[in-house]
Amino acid sequence: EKNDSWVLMVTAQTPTNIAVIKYWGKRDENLILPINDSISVTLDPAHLCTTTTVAVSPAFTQDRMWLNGKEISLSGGRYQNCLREIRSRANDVEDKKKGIKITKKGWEKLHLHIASYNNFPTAAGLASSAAGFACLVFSLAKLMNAKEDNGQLSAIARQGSGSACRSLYGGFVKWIMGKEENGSDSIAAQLVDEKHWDELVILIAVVSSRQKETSSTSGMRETVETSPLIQHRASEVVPKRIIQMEEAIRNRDFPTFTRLTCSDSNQFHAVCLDTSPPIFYMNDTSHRIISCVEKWNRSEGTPQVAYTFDAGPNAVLIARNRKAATLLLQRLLFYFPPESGADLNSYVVGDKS
Ligand code: 2P0
Repeated sequence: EKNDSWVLMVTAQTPTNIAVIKYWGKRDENLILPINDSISVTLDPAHLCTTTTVAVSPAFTQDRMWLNGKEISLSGGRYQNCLREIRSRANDVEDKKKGIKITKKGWEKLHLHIASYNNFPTAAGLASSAAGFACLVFSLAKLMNAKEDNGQLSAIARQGSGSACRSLYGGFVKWIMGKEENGSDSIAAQLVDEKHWDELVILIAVVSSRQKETSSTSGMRETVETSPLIQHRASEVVPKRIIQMEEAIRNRDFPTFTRLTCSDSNQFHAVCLDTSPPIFYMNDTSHRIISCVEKWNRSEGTPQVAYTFDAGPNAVLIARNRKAATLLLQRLLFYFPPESGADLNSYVVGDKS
C-alpha cells in the first residue's frame, strides 16, 4: 500500500554577515566567482537572521517557495542552480517511526516546499540575500542528508548570492576567491569563531529603509565594466589588506582593524563613484556619521568605533566594547535625534556572538 500522506521537514536559522573587506566585482556571473577575497563578521542570529523550513512530500506537485509569507518564483537561475547542486548530493533518508524511506534516486522525483522568514525588514536595505541563500542551502542539505561540510555547502550557497557563502560560519569568515574555472575552490572558511573577539558590539544605524536604487548584482557588473580603479583595488589593494586584516583579527588589534575596515568601506564607495554612470549608495546622513565617528576616534587618541557601509546608506558601526557602544549610541542620539524628523530613524543593536 502506497502512503502519500507524509511530510518530512527541517527548520534552520542563519544570521546575516557584514563584510569588513568588501566583495565587489565578479569574474564569472553565472557561477558567482569574485575578483578578490573578502572578510566578514557574522552577526548574532537573535538580531538579523533568516529562518527557513524546507519540506518534502509525495503530495507536492512542484517546487514552491514563500518569502515572508508571500509566494515567490523559483524559476530564476540562482535558485535553480542551488536546488540542482543540493539535489545531486542527496542521500538515503529513513524515518522508521513514520515509515518513510527516500532513496538517493527517490529525491529526483520529489518536490519541495520552502518557507523563509527574515526577522528584519527585507526592505531596510540590509543584506537579506546573504542569510537567505545560506539558510536555504543549509536546511536542504540537512533534509536530504547531504554529507558535505560547511565549506563545500558554502560553494553552493555562493551560487545563490556571493555574500551568502560567508554566512555558513559564525565569527570572522573569509571568502577565498579561488582559482578554478568551475568554482570548486571559491569557498568560505572560518578565520576565528564567535568567541574569539566577543567584546565587539555591532550597531546598525538605519539611515533609510527605502529599497536601494542599484542592485549589488548590476552595480558590481557596471563597476567591473567601466571603473579604471577596480582592477587596482582587486589586484593590489585587497590582497595586502586581507593579510593585514587576518592578523588584526587574530590579535584582536582594534586600531588596525578599524583602519582597514573604514578604508575598505571608503574604497568600495570610491569605486562605485568611479563607475560610469556613478553609483551613489551613501547619502548626506551617511557622510555625517562618518565625520562624527572619525572626529570621535581622533579625539580619543585610539579608535573606539569602526564604520562600514554596504550597497545602501545604512551605517554598520563596530564598537571596540560595550562601553564604547553605549557612548556611540549617546552620540548618535544627540546628533541625530529620532524625534526631530532627522532621517536617522532607528537603530538595531546587535551583539556579535
Ligand atoms: C559584501 N556586498 O562583501 C559586499 C559589500 C555589498 C557591498 O556582497 O550578485 O548580494 O548576489 O553575488 O552578494 C552584496 O552583493 O551580490 C555584497 P550577488 P551580493 O558584502
